[in-house]
Amino acid sequence: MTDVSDPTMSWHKTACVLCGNNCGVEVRLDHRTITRVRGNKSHVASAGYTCEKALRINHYQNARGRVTSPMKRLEDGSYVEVAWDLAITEIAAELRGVIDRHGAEKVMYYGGGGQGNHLCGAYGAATRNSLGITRKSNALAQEKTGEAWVEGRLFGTHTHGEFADAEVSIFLGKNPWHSHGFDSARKVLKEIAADPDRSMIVIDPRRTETADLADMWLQVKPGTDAFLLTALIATLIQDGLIDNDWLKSNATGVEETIAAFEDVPVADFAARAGVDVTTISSVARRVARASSVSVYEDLGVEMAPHSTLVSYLQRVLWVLVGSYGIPGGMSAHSSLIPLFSYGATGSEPNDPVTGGPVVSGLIPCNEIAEGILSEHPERTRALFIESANPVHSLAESAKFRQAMRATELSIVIDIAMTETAVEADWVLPAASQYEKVETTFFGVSFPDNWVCLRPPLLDPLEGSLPEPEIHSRLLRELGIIDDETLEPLREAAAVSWSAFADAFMGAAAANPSLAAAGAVVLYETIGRTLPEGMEGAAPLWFSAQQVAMRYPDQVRAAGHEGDGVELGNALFQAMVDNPDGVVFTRHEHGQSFDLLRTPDHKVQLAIPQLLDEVRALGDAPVDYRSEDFPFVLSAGERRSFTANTIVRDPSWRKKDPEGALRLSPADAAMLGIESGARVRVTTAAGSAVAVAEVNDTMMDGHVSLPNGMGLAYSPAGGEPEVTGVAPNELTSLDWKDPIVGTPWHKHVPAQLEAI
Ligand SMILES: Nc1nc2c(c(=O)[nH]1)N[C@H]1C(S)=C(S)[C@@H](COP(=O)(O)OP(=O)(O)OC[C@H]3O[C@@H](n4cnc5c(=O)[nH]c(N)nc54)[C@H](O)[C@@H]3O)O[C@H]1N2
Ligand SMILES: Nc1nc2c(c(=O)[nH]1)N[C@H]1C(S)=C(S)[C@@H](COP(=O)(O)OP(=O)(O)OC[C@H]3O[C@@H](n4cnc5c(=O)[nH]c(N)nc54)[C@H](O)[C@@H]3O)O[C@H]1N2
Ligand code: SF4
Ligand SMILES: [Mo]
Repeated sequence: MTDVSDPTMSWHKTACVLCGNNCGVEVRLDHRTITRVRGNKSHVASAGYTCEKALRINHYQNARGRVTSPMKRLEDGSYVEVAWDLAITEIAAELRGVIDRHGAEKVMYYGGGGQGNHLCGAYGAATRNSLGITRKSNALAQEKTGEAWVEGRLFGTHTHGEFADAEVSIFLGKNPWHSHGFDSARKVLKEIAADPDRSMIVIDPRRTETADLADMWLQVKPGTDAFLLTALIATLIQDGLIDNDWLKSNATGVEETIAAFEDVPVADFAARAGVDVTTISSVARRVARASSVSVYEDLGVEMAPHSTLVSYLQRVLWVLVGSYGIPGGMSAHSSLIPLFSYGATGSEPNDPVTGGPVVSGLIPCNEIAEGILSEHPERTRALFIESANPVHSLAESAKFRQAMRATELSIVIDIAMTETAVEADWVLPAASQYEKVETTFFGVSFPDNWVCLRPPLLDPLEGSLPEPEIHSRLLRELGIIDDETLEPLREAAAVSWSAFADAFMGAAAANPSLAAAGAVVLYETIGRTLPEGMEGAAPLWFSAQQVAMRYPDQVRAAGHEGDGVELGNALFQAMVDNPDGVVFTRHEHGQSFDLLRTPDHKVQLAIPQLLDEVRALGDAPVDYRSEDFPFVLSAGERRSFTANTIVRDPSWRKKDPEGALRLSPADAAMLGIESGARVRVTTAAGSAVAVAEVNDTMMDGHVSLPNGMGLAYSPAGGEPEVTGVAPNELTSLDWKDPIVGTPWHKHVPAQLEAI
């Protein structure tokens, strides 16, 4: 590894881990401190771009309170340090115990990655598959399962827009200025704003930084996007603005879909959404006239009333104008490791405990605690949580805390003593994302798709281990892997990766448990052929092989050479060699229909259940407030210094350390308060005191709190202090989408009182 104490040392390539974009950065180190950060100009996707947060990644790497030994909770609630060997032995025995008593299906795995670390997800899968654990969930099941439910039915896969090229970009409940979600977001937004031929349409109750750059800002009333989009689609249909020729060749179920919008009272729905009909008419015309339209929906609609319906409606909109598979439009894309699996017809099993839909194999987040706390015989008896902080991030924190305590065994793998870790029976300390090789599986990009494997900057903090090593030790202790079985594979790997491929395929066919332990086996074999510190990247060899098998022409078009296994080897070698990242597939737009996983490679536009919801929309409520709760609280807004719960040290925030509650000037006047005043915010689920910020971007009656606040941190090493409001002390498990169970965090009825 690099001698980091060398003062002549150069810049080291890595990535920012504070949002899913993982912009390439170069850093300088002084021993273990990241002293300087700059954008990596040769990075395959970000090309030097960063936002302000990247400059402060040292607050992630060198925060106080890292866990440096396995910790075991004693009867009295205190923790003792336990040596790694003993911890692994005891955890293996306890896991076996739960499985013997109740069956592997009563163990749940939660998490598997954050915003930039997804290799642990592959290793977690090895442990799960080896033990027969099938129950799992993660944060996607509180934000993106509605989208996945819809996309499975329409396309059989995931789609993404090309905002850098789209003639019309629509941001729906999405503020890319702060939250990003595509490469170089601020640069792209500014380019669109400066280009008279392109348009940006923002649908958001708040005049966000993105709305400020928009050509059209639709200030929708919170929670009424379904009315707005229905009115917009109805306008397209009623005014003859849809692309019938395109639809005839590329979609099925069109007539059935159109029929549901023919009688929509546009003016009435527009009024319910608080948007002028003439604005809706001009948006419809702008969209219809555009050569390409790309749409990005995010939490503003995914965590609000009618969320699954809205995910559908926005797709109906761009399909009706034929904006699929063209430059600047929407498209499916390749994946190194797909985040979702989509049933061909989109039929989901139900969770045996709560009955909720299990979309893409994920238990709805809002039903986990309820299931564990029930008396149901099938309920979860043990929780294995990795790289996630569900006590803080899921609705109604108190319930998740209670649920963790109700299990017979809970294990947390994290770098810090988080809100979740302090409830666990066992805490295992992971090496940080700068102390091990890492990558992300969030790669969604078309026509080129890329991956960046980041070598470690530092050795693991003393006492911590990278997840590959943790899972490997666990499986060894459980008797699932041993050197005798691994040795022949190691020998083959030492000869060549092609020799390994033959040996691995043969061994996995003969011994299913070897295949189940996949990532760990690869780490223990092929991992040993990789440069020091890169061993954990081994599962990507397998992913590279799968990508090469699935898209050979596109992998070659991206510059990798060979056939079959050799092509996969070449791609993997390129990943290992290039800390700037590599393009792994290069598609052409014409191929985007091949990527659809519908039986006829067409869009299946009609979803009867949602078309019924459109027909019934006229009777749906538009306002969920009441006399007791006269405000709508958006609980968890992305701001300039928020990054989920990745950075725990509040001093990383340059201003607004507590994360203020924002409210409109009129609401502030009504309450008789000014910025800096304390307000009590109360919801059906809880109550908290926040500092107020009078903010003229807020709509009257709409207030917001940032996400990721309310973390316990101790700057001086003593008792931890909590800064700001943890939003999920105010949210409730019952307030959720009726189809997929995702929470309505952007729409929590609330009361405010000046203190
Ligand atoms: N800075 C920063 N960036 C992040 C993150 C972070 O923590 N901090 N987290 C990352 C993660 S995990 C995610 S999922 C993304 C989320 O990214 P976004 O979804 O863009 O983030 P939010 O600010 O939560 O919500 C977006 C917008 O929804 C609006 N909104 C609220 N209610 C409604 C409504 O009823 N209708 C409509 N149309 N809009 C509404 C809000 O005003 C807000 O501007 O961000 C990622 N990027
Ligand atoms: N009310 C409300 N709640 C929300 C949201 C909201 O807008 N409002 N947003 C939601 C959304 S969209 C999301 S995605 C979730 C995110 O919530 P979670 O999925 O819980 O993820 P993070 O907060 O990103 O926490 C990641 C955890 O990983 C740990 N970690 C960091 N690096 C490593 C590592 O290398 N190895 C290991 N093992 N651990 C590591 C961190 O310490 C942290 O505990 O929050 C959700 N919760
Ligand atoms: S937080 Fe900013 S710099 Fe970091 S990955 Fe996201 S966009 Fe890039
Ligand atoms: Mo998220």
